[in-house]
Amino acid sequence: MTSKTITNTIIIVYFVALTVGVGYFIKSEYNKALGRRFLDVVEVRQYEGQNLSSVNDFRENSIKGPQFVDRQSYRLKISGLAQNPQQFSYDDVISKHESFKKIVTLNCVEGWSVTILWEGIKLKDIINEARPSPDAKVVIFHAADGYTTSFPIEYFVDNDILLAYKMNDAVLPPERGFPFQLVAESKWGYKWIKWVTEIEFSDNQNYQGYWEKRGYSDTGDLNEPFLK
Ligand SMILES: Nc1nc2c(c(=O)[nH]1)N[C@H]1C(S)=C(S)[C@@H](COP(=O)(O)O)O[C@H]1N2
Ligand SMILES: [Mo]
Repeated sequence: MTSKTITNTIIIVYFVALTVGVGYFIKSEYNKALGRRFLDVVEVRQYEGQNLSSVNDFRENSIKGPQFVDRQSYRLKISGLAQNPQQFSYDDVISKHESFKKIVTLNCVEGWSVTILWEGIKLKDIINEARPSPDAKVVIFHAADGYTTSFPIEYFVDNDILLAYKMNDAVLPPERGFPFQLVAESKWGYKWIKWVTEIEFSDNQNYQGYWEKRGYSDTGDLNEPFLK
């Protein structure tokens, strides 16, 4: 080898090492930034004597990873077969409806669960305002990542189901569904849609959401197997 090729090799090795090093540095800073968002959350871990899980006890396995929804431009659309369709800003969803708190456990089909103090508005109130037409049998939820899931309308009329904006007294972090997650009590985790952008009234009783299309039960009832 000539001294020139040796010099060139050293220069190439140096730049490759530098590029890899800078890459790792950026990656670790990015992960730290994500982690910080989590740690910033001040949450309660006990409520009326009951122990709660933490915001950090969830496993993040969303179809497209966390969504970062902009609070200012966000709109919640209430659409479909309704006499009074609506569009709410983030603040309007919260300020124009009464809020409720409730401890509910989310069970994922993967075998883990979290018990959380949820705070949100009632779907029942949204439905009463929207005045769905008599042929609206189904409520389809749409999310910022393209995820969807659906329920018979009676589920919300017969139960006090929340659309949550806080968990354990802290505003939902982006990873946990900011601005809104459905608290689909007595249903498997895949019915608990995060990053909700639209609530649609439909007459399509055969509608299938993201996981339902892939073989998960439509009702998603916790007391039944999730595979069809
Ligand atoms: N928009 C959206 N909502 C979603 C999902 C998703 O991929 N996208 N995953 C569901 C599943 S499978 C579970 S178990 C719960 C909780 O998931 P997390 O731990 O990722 O928050 O969110 C549900 N809501
Ligand atoms: Mo899940």
